[in-house]
Amino acid sequence: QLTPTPDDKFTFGLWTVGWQGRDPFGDATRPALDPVETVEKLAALGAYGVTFHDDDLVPFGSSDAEREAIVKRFRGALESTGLRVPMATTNLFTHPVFKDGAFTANDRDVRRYALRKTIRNIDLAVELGATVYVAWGGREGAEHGASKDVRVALDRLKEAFDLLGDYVTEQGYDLRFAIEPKPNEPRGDILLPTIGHALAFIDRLERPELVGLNPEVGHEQMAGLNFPHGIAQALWSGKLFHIDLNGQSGIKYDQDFRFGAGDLRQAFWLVDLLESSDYQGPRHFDFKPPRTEDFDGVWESAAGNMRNYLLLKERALAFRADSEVQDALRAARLDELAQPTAADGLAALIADRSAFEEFDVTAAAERGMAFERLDQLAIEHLLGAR
Ligand code: GLT
Ligand code: MN
Ligand code: MN
Ligand code: MN
Repeated sequence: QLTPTPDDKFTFGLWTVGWQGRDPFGDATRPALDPVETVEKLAALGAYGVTFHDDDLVPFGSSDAEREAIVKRFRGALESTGLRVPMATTNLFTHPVFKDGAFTANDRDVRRYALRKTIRNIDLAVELGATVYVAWGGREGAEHGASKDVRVALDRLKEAFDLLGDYVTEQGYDLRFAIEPKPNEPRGDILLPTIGHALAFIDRLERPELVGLNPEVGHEQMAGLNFPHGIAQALWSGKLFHIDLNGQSGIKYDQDFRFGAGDLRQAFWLVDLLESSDYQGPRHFDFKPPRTEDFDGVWESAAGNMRNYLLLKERALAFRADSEVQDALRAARLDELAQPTAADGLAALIADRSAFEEFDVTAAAERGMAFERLDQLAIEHLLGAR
């Protein structure tokens, strides 16, 4: 099944296909896209939903009347296409007022403004049916040493999520927050740079149950980390609330390639993991069609994300269904990893002479793990050779 349908839960940010190609060295190469046209195109391509920053939909500085008209028109497009809005987020990075951050800006009035801007868009997000609210703190960071007292900034970041948690609770909203880690860019160093940092931060919040993660493939890979491993830990912690799929080749600038471009092996293991997990949320593409492309290339690129996901899903399912793979998994002792180490209890472990005094360390050290056979089978499936 390589044709995307809404059941696949593929979603796209307005800012992805709508990226005009402005980068630090060059101007826009494409005109702006009308959000209504985006909704119609995405629906025609088989997507499930669309997501947005407040300012993607309603340009910064619009009057209340303009905002109302824009939202009405957007809602009309959602109703006529059936496209959903499962997630929304706030732009707390483009306007110069956020040059030193939003929730952790040294300026207190900027922090208060950032919270109000967020709360305003939370109301709209809930109105449009969103149940997840993403928080990417791209400007929460520093380039200098003494310019940011990181422990105090984390106090302010906690304060912000505690206040937002109070807000959605008081309003009775069915909305949870998903923090998106990133190590750097646009700041020299960003707070909560990885999945692990963010998980530890969430534990310190007043309402940790309301806050989880929105990890992005490329962001962890910019830090040289294994993305499927990070997602596995997020799942293990019950914190995978949302996911940003895209492509990245190694430790360099944030490439935001379409999903499947970049590290294809990690993409394969990621789809294998997601499809065997209980994650039911959207498969959200946060990519940038390269600035070389015209609009044909933009929609080609959008479709490519979904097709690559479905191809990898087909390959991963074939891998798991292959009886030789199942034998190889047993040879690699995955079934043993699944057994508790000491279900017989600590006292029995200590009394067990075969566990230590009589344990044949040499024989155990000599046993091969048979991982190469298993991994080669995976590559054969990934390359379509099986
Ligand atoms: C921005 C960023 C993305 C985030 C978006 C949410 S916006 O493009 O680079 O990774 O997911 O704010
Ligand atoms: Mn990115
Ligand atoms: Mn990005
Ligand atoms: Mn992202």
